[in-house]
Amino acid sequence: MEMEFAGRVLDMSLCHVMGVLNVTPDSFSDGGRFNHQGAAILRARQMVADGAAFIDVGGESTRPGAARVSVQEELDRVCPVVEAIARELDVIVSVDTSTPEVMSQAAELGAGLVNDVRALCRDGALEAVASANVPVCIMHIQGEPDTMQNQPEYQNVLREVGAFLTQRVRAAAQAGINTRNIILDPGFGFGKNLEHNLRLLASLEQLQALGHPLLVGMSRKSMLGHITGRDVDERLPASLAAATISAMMGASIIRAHDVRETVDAVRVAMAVKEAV
Ligand code: 9MG
Repeated sequence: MEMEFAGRVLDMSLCHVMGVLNVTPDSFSDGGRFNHQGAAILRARQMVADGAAFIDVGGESTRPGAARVSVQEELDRVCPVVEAIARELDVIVSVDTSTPEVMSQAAELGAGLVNDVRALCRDGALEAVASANVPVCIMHIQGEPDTMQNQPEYQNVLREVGAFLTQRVRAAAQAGINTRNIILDPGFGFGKNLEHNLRLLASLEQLQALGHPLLVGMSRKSMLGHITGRDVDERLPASLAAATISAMMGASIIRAHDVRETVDAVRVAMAVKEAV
């Protein structure tokens, strides 16, 4: 199964690594915007050298309690970085945004994927992706980032996440988005407790039955902290275990901070899968 991202074709039956590139002011400790952007592009260059197939550029943190940014601020953070990476590096640029204006402008500047943790629910988001005609990752979230971890509840998390994603695929199709351009993501840690996250990970193969490639992101997340008791900067081994399990269970894209190590883990998983 192949997908095209701004002219680059990927075999989605394989597993690819997406490097995380946050361009929020606290991401690079230098102050000025120019240095900040230069540091972001250097980091992207390193992730490409380490084997990333995608760089996911995000200008608004989705952590509970993170400050909201204006549309203009998000455009100013994200667009120059998207444009420079698309021009300079051999990689697919993904834009991590829920803001229609950012989706449209980033696609014009060369982004090959829209990654929306709010599943194209903001006004104008479905239309922005339909007219940009780029692939999109639709992620499940329960609630809003600020409050999503306050006692999330499900009767049956797998069924409810599946139903939500199916409903969003239908809305996307009605808005004119080509369904062959849709990637789905169960949204680990987005309105889920540890039990919910584990049930979803254990059932990843069942989510594949929805008929779309899957993207997963567990790198450094608190679910891994709950299991291991480790702080965020000590979660690499747990992140690699989660990436390996996901690749074995058929994920097409793993979103990760530690690209070099994750690429190695995914290569081992794919080699084993090929031997079956
Ligand atoms: C932006 N972002 C943070 N975590 C994520 C995840 O798990 N999936 C996707 N698609 N995006 C994420």
